[in-house]
Amino acid sequence: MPLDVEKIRRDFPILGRAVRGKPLVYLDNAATTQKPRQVVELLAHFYGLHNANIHRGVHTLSGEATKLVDRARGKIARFINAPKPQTIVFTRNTTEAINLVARAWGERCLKAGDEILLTDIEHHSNLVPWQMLAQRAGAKLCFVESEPDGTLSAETARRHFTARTRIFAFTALSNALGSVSPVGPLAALAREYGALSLVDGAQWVPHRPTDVQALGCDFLAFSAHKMFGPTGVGVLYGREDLLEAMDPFLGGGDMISEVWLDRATYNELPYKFEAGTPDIGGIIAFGAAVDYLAAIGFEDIGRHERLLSERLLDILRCEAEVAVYGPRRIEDRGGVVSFNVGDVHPHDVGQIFDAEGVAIRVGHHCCQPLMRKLNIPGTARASVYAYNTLPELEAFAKALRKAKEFFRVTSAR
Ligand code: C6P
Repeated sequence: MPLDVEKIRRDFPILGRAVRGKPLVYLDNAATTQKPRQVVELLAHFYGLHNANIHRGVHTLSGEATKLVDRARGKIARFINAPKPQTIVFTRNTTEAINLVARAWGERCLKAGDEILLTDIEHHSNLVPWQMLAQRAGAKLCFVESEPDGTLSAETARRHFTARTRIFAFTALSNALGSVSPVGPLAALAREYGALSLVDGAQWVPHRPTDVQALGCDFLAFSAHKMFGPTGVGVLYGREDLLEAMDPFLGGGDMISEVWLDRATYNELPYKFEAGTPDIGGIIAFGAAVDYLAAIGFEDIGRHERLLSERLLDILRCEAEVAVYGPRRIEDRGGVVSFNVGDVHPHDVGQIFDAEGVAIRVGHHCCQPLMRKLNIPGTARASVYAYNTLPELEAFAKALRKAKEFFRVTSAR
């Protein structure tokens, strides 16, 4: 069924805004999505009527807040088909979820000479925590090189596994190129070599149905704010036996069982990894975001995003002197399209788009090694979601032509 985009748009008041005198065209969804009123209203409702700290009081409000967080955890577990709610750990974002594994698993399980396998298209969040761990543990970083179109291939990855590979951490969908990874086969490869797999799902979980059991991954990290949820909430899914065996990440309240002056024992899952007061309202509102996404359905979202991505690619490929990055085949792409206009710096391109009311992201997208490999300073990037429309892409096309005119980018340049 085609998406009822107009109905969806009515839930996002910000989409009715003007920017620089033009209707806002929001094409920066890979950075963060807008929030539907159902999420914003639930946040206000929580703070207005239920606000209290969780797990800390016998009073009614604390019990209500605790129940609402438990309910949200259950929703998120079902959303990614996690076997149990206890395997869902709330973090601040994807970045913190990956750092949690690099610390809590890495410091206990890695020895000098062990290998951490990554890829050359990773976001800094899936590089730097492993670099820090490798330095501390004396481990070696190894890298799967992406194919010329920016995809990852299981055959290429296989060549990088050795008897010392302990973990393979890779993105499910590149935020810089839009390429979709063969997550199941890559996770299976890790299993075959006795290594763990960590999937960076920041750009995947908001756009594709996710079943961690079918994918067979050991860890999955994602952020609420890229899927209609609030900022400040992320998720680490982990296999229960692995989480059980890991040491805590941060120490403090809520993550303990008993504390003496000189030692402590730790709480059960998932609380062992949730030290201190979490973003209670944010977690509850994330539950509403997941309900909202589930009600639309990924089949319709996927079809709509594909339609929009195809149009974006058409617009870009029809223009001379415009370079498009990432896979040629639409099947290998998500709703992220990176491009450059001649040799104009992407920041300058972004400013022309902004003057037209079109919000795109520019820069290295926290993928500096990938930009270095492509030999470019960065890209301009448009990324779509369920509320974007084909007419909005015509505003994008107009902004693109304006940028070309302004910087006199013609084939003769
Ligand atoms: N990418 C983008 O504009 P956080 O910031 O922790 O919620 O997400 C980090 C992250 C990790 N992995 C991938 C693949 C990502 O795309 C991101 C966030 C944003 O591309 C901000 S840099």
